[in-house]
Amino acid sequence: MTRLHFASALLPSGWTNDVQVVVTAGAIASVTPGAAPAPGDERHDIALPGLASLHSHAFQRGMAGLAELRGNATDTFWTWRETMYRFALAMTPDDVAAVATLLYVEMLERGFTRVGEFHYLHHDRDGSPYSDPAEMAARIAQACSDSGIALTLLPSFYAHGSFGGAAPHAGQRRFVCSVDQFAALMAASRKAIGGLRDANIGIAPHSLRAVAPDELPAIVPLAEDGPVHIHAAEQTKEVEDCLAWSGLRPVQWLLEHAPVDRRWCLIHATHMTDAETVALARSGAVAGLCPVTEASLGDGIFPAREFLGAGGIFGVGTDSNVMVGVDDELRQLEYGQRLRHRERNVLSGSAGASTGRTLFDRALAGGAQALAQTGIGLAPGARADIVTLDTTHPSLAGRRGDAVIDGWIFAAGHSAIDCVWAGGDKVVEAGRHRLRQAARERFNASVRRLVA
Ligand code: NGQ
Ligand code: ZN
Repeated sequence: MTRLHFASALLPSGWTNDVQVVVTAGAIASVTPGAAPAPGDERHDIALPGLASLHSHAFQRGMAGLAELRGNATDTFWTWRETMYRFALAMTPDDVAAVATLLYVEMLERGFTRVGEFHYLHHDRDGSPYSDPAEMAARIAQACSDSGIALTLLPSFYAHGSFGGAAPHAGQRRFVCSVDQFAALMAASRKAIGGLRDANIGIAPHSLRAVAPDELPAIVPLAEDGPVHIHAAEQTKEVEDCLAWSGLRPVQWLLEHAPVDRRWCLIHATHMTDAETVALARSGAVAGLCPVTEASLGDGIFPAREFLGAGGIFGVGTDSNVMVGVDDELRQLEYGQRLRHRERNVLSGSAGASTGRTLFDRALAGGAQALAQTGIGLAPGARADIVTLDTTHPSLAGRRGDAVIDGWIFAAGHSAIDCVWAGGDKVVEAGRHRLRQAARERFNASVRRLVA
């Protein structure tokens, strides 16, 4: 049992002073407001719940910063993807484990306590399945176990190179499964996460480019009642190709042909008409926004003001993991809107509302929905995922309540994070994960070999 005392904590009911939180068996057992610190309580100033990164491709952390060199022609998402494929083709299971472990250590240091791993690097380097089809998934699970982050594994079904069932190309060979192979992979993946505390599983049809319409109803039931994630409408070329193939835009196609509801999460959904934006909001599905990656890849700007205005639900993901941080994603989300509308505090919703707090609350709820978390925030029954902030940080000086979140998101960045408990374990102290050094050494050894 751990007893924590916070001078101020963000509870589901709002900021509350003098909160005692008791943690047993990794979960929050009780939350007592207005409690004086008792002997034996570990005391901190400011506590917030950890957030989910609802969309991650862990292996891509290994190539962060390595695709910033202009090629011969115009560089785009599609030329980045070629670089990414070359990197993916070189990685062994040990490399993936090393890269994922450091990534998850960094996520925890920066405020993420659960990851939705949209996992498609399934097979060996020549494209043949490993003897355990979930070999790679097991490495992801091990990295979660070692770092302490909670896992929602989203095995991805990938079968085609483009719309209309086009054959995949050689660079995609490690991702590709038949429907039957994928069913076996799902079963093996369930086993791979079997011993992992707080883990759950969903399914990720990769995109309408990689999945043919008749395959979708064949694989979605394999999720049972787990979440369903799919990339949609990230690039304008994808929208054009989808229109040429079906006469419909990707989000429109999904809303008309797939049972999109609160269990679903559409990743990116960048390019939507006003009608699609409203229809997606009404569906109850989560928009899985990855603002840092979307900026990095030149995707475009999500119509966040319109989507939120229509009651839409969003969460955030670190996706390519080129930079990792709760602050980075929420700040980039708001800054994209400021650049688009040439206004400030676009997503705060109403007069007097804090932008940081608004974004934080919504991403907390949307991330939990998209990853089928039971129990949200600092409440009894929820997993004990707690982040404390360093109130001696200059950008937090003299702040209280929502101004602390604004100071963190818009000024201090992740250097404001002090301690993090993941499932009740204090894995980060003074901003450092206990495995930081070991994870960096292992990561560096892998990446040095991969870039040599
Ligand atoms: C992915 N990433 O699956 O890693 C994709 C690129 C694709 C992003 N879209 C590949 N950010 O979409 O075909
Ligand atoms: Zn993605």
